[in-house]
Amino acid sequence: MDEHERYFWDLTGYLIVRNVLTADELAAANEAVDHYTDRIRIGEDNGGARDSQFLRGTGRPTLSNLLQLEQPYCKPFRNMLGHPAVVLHLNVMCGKRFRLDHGPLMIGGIKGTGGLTLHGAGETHRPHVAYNHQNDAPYCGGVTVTWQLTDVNEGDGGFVCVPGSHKSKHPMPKGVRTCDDDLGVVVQPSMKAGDVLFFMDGAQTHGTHPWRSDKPRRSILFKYASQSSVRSGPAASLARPETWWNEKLVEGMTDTERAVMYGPYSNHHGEVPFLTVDEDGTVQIEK
Ligand SMILES: O=C(O)CCC(=O)C(=O)O
Repeated sequence: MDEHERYFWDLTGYLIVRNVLTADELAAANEAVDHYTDRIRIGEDNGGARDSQFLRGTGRPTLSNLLQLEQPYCKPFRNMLGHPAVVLHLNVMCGKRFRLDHGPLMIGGIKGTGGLTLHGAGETHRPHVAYNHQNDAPYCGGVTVTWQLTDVNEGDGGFVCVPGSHKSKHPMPKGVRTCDDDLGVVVQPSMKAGDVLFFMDGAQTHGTHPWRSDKPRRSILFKYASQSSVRSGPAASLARPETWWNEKLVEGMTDTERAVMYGPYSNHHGEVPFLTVDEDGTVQIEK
């Protein structure tokens, strides 16, 4: 990752590396998607638009489990996992050592496919995917790497972001989230098939504009995390104190003691308790 890339990444929260896939690699990845056309799932109409007018449209096509496709069709996607361009950039962006957290997933689009409301930007603040910079080193807990299998021209739609939003000190206005009144801060980068996009998933405001091109969208998203970050995964079954430590160690503990014995678990939905202290100075357990 050269100094210009580092400057752009730190300043904007995203980076495009051009012309990474060869024509043969691109053809093999597109052929794999063509082969599994019948496995492409179509989401609900307006599914990602929520209360937005601008983002309305037909359901989004996606193809998942790309690493598990039969040989040779999984190969183009497995080759992307630890591609030199990924290693060179993620070792700087995430700090040395990174891992695949989830994905890859193909996000498709045909003319009229709806968008996705903007999200990220530390809403709510999630330190495991936040961005910070210390001792002359950038660090981002969650970085998504998107390989473009088709061109994305200006105005086509697809991935959009608010450059610099990973450093914003203010909540995102509703009009920006829905793109109904985006204040001119939302950018849709143009990319060619074979280009690779890195963005600060979680830290940066990003989402999807409706797809407007006559040609289809095909983007392959790999959700990476720094080695010590957890964005998803088996925590639901591993994090319980009896599993993370062991039955004997937590045997007979009070609920308060047990509450601090959970393993790391970032994508929980409130099932992990937390402790507070009430006005009397008594520790309470909340969820
Ligand atoms: O590439 C896109 O359309 C945006 C994807 C997105 O919002 C996400 O991965 O969280």
